[in-house]
Amino acid sequence: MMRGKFITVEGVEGVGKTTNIAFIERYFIQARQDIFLTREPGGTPLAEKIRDLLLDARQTSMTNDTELLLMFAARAQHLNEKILPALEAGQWVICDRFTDATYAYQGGGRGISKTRIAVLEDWVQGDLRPDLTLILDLPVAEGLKRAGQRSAPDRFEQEKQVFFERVRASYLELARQAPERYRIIDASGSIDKVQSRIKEALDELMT
Ligand code: Z5A
Repeated sequence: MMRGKFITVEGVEGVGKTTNIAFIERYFIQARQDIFLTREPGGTPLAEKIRDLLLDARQTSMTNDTELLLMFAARAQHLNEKILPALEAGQWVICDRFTDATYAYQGGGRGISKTRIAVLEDWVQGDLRPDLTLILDLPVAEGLKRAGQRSAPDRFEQEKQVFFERVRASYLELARQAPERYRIIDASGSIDKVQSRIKEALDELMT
């Protein structure tokens, strides 16, 4: 059995990940590619409980290291229970956020050093890295405007614009350092326009 591909989708708050993951799912179904769609933090009952803690706006005393370790605790569970078995069964795994979000949010956003994150990445993932990461990119203010219509902000959504500027800069830097693994998708303009850009990146992967 050939191992499946591992595709992750990233971006700052409000860039349209959820909207476009539904498009990506349709794309692969039409291409008759067997996929497994999942998300982080979360993806298993235990990891979803950790997600609830991480997003809970009442957890005001959570330290940066606690946040980082909880992200990787959820990831360890998700990887072993879902992602690795799916890849080994030949499915292509599409994950809404993964470790690049840790580098962007806990690294860029919170200021934890990359080397510290890399230790946990190696520990939890071994040599597993995504085959392709789509970064949906949009000026922060526009993303926040798009996301603004939503209900009560979670622990991350309460952050200020400067935090999200650092997150965005970290994503762009990750892509600059390993361009073969990342595609930066311009997430501005209409949903149709964004999706035609995503389609181009996926067509390339399928050939
Ligand atoms: N996090 C972390 O810190 N470290 C980690 O390692 C991981 C995660 C894995 C939860 O993630 C939080 O976890 C996240 C980072 C942190 N916090 N933040 N911020 P999440 O992925 O569940 O949460 P999210 O970033 O808030 O994503 P979301 O809710 O899925 O939003 P979105 O995908 O970016 O946007 P959307 O819901 O698809 O679109 C927003 C609105 O814009 C919506 O009304 C759409 O209809 C509209 N939209 C979409 N596209 C367009 C276009 N092209 N034009 C106009 N309007 C549009």
